[in-house]
Amino acid sequence: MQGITRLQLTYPRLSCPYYLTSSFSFISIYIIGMNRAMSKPLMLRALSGEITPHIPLWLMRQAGRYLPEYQAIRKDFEHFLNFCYTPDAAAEVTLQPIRRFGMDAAILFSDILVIPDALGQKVNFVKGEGPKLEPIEGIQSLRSLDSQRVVEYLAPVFQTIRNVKSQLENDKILIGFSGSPWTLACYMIEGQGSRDFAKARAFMVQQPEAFAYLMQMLVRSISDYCCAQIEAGVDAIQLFDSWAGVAPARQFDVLITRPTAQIVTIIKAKYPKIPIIGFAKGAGALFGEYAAQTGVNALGIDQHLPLEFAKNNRNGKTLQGNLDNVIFASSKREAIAATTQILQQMQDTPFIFNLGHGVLPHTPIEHVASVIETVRGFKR
Ligand code: 1CP
Repeated sequence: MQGITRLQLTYPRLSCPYYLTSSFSFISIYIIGMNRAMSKPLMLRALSGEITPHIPLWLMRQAGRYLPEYQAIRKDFEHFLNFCYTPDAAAEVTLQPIRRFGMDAAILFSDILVIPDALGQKVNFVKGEGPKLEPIEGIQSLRSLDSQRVVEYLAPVFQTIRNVKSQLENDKILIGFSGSPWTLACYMIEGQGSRDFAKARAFMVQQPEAFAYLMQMLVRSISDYCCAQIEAGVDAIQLFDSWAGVAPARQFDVLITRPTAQIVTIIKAKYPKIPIIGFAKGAGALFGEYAAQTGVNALGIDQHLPLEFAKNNRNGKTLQGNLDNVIFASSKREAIAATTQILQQMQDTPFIFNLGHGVLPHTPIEHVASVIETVRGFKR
């Protein structure tokens, strides 16, 4: 009797037996838990290793020249970096593709070359030619760079992040990013884009101390920059090692894997819950080494990597990729067919749909819409 009274006191409004009330509370806790899991953005679920019922998607270079609304804002800026450093404009173009297509993630509108710019290297974007930097020639030119000022200099980027976050729906995430040390060193030494970055590779063997100094400066600056982006509100970070493919295999560890692991360790020590996507473009046979040794949560895959190889070497990480951007731009029919094939192959793997490299400027908007529709219509 006493027991019942005590139970009735515990559940004063419920006039049903204890075993029912306790299973109600179990069920309600379970439902609350389920709701929490369901309200967690699809991207974060996939990044944490879940095989989600629907496959999330975003596209590298989703903000850009293929969109008329981007062109309309771009024309107001003569200098590309000024555009990146104008928070209202940068936030607007970050959000444009989300409004039009509803991707699961926005990626901060900026560029990997803001770091050399913030370090004090002269960086310019020449129309039709791409970036031009005053090349690093040796230790002397490195001494004039200052890694201490990177975060302060890039304050407008953090303001862009805050602006985007205040407008982004709760089920979408914002991805921050940085270039990785090797890719940034390539541009800083070469002074411009290149097919093989032969000058940067020569510098590495001819001036090993200066090169090591530059790489360490970059590890520090990139880590600080990523941490500041997280503080401003990004939900995940992508590290672009766009030129991993030109790193010789015997130096892959020194140039790609170890510096990335250092950055991941620094970020994770401060922000253990923020997922990091590593994109070592062109890693090829060394993809597995990168997957196993860098500590990233997810791996970007380019269109050259066979999906079965990526699946067998992912080391428990989420995969992201890898529709060929040329097929994407060239044929709607082929793009849809290739998308369907990727989705089928990734049925049983934690996966985020993306391209193998950025959206090309001449990509018809109709292709973008159709591929997204294909991904949305696919159920596991
Ligand atoms: O005038 C313009 O509109 C400039 C074109 C442009 C754009 C839209 C450049 C110059 N950068 C960007 C934006 C950009 N760059 C983003 C924005 C977010 C999004 O993806 O929507 C991102 C993530 C980048 C990253 C970036 N910049 C990378 C890594 C990814 C990749 O493509 O491999 C690299 C290598 C760069 C350097 C760069 N910036 C711009 C150009 C044309 C290049 C390539 C230079 C070259 O190697 O030839």
